[in-house]
Amino acid sequence: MDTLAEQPLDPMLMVLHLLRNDPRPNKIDLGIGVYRDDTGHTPILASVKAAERHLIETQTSKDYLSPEGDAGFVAALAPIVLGPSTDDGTMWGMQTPGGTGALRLAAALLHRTNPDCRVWIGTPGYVNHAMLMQAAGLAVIEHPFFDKPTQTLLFDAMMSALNEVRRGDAIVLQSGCHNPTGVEFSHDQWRALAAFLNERGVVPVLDMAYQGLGQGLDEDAWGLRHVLAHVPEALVCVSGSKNFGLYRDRAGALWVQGSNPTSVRRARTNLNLMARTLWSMPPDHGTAVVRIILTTPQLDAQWRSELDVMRDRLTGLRHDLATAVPEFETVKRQSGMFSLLPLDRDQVTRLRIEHGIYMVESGRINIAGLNQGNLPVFASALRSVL
Ligand code: PLP
Ligand code: TYF
Repeated sequence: MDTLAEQPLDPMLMVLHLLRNDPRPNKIDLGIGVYRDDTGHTPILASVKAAERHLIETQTSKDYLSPEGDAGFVAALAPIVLGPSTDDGTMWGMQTPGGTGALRLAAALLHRTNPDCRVWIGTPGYVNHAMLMQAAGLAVIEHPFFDKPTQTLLFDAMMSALNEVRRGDAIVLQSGCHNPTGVEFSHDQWRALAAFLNERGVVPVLDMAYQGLGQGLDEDAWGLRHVLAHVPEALVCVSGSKNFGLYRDRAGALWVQGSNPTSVRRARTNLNLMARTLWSMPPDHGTAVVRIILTTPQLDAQWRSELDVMRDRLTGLRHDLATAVPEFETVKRQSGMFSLLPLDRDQVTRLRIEHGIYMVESGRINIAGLNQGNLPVFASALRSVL
């Protein structure tokens, strides 16, 4: 191992590390993207607890399922993610270890389909996207997405950069609750983008990790579903980590859309093969819980109302922050868990050192880390560094 180079810590884990070593009792954690309630706790949903009890009482074996995982989970989640659809053999899905597993497997499929595929990723974006694509041997090209100082989505600059795409390239697109910016394409922008991808033969990798935490389950999936309806081939990567609060249980899914049932069947056999060399079989517990919730009407209703509570809390905090710090009123037009505040490295450092406030060095905050107690403290600290 002498030949290994030391690797830098993930910026997110760096924040965690600094936070844990800060003895100040009133430190504020706006770092890692997990949902928190008003007491700063990341709860287990009551619907999840109930489904877990049912699972423990009724599960009779822990025998392997298959590399495809729990087909009942995939079938139950499909209408929530994809909307009403007809089964004509052009869409097929499987279970993956979290949204990360779906992205990693999607990358492997892209590479197997076309080793020259280049993956376009908007900047700033989710840090792991580029790493996951590169891990599968794909080249990544960044395109403009968001301007932090002016808090604007750079649609024209993005489209003009994308003019360089080659047929067979791929693009990663987040549907709803963008990490790290909280901004979303308008319906017209999604329409223009879908038409462009179709015309230029670019494969969208649609990543949805926060469905229901922005505007609502259907609203957050609008862009994803619109793109699927307008391109022949696409990959859909979904995480149940946030909207079911199942983070460590690694509940995720990958769907492939193809232009005909034969190519989808081929993709399925290749995905099975590649899953075997990545994780062989996915973990069961989290996805079994999701399946039980979604197929039990009373638990399904309870989960939806728990999701409403999480979403309303995030929306409320965005309004409160915008009111308290009018310079940052754009946070109330953004949605989901994150905003990328127009702060520079020095300001982020001062907030940490002088005020015990932790966020990613880029200025990304986890809105859910705020609460009625710490929001005024955060607002006045922000004003003091502006
Ligand atoms: N995609 C985005 C945009 C994310 O922010 C995350 C992280 O939470 C993921 C995918 C991966 O989620 P998971 O924890 O389910 O692997
Ligand atoms: O962006 C976030 O905070 C979440 C959690 O390596 C996360 O997506 C971040 C980084 C990472 C793993 C999970």
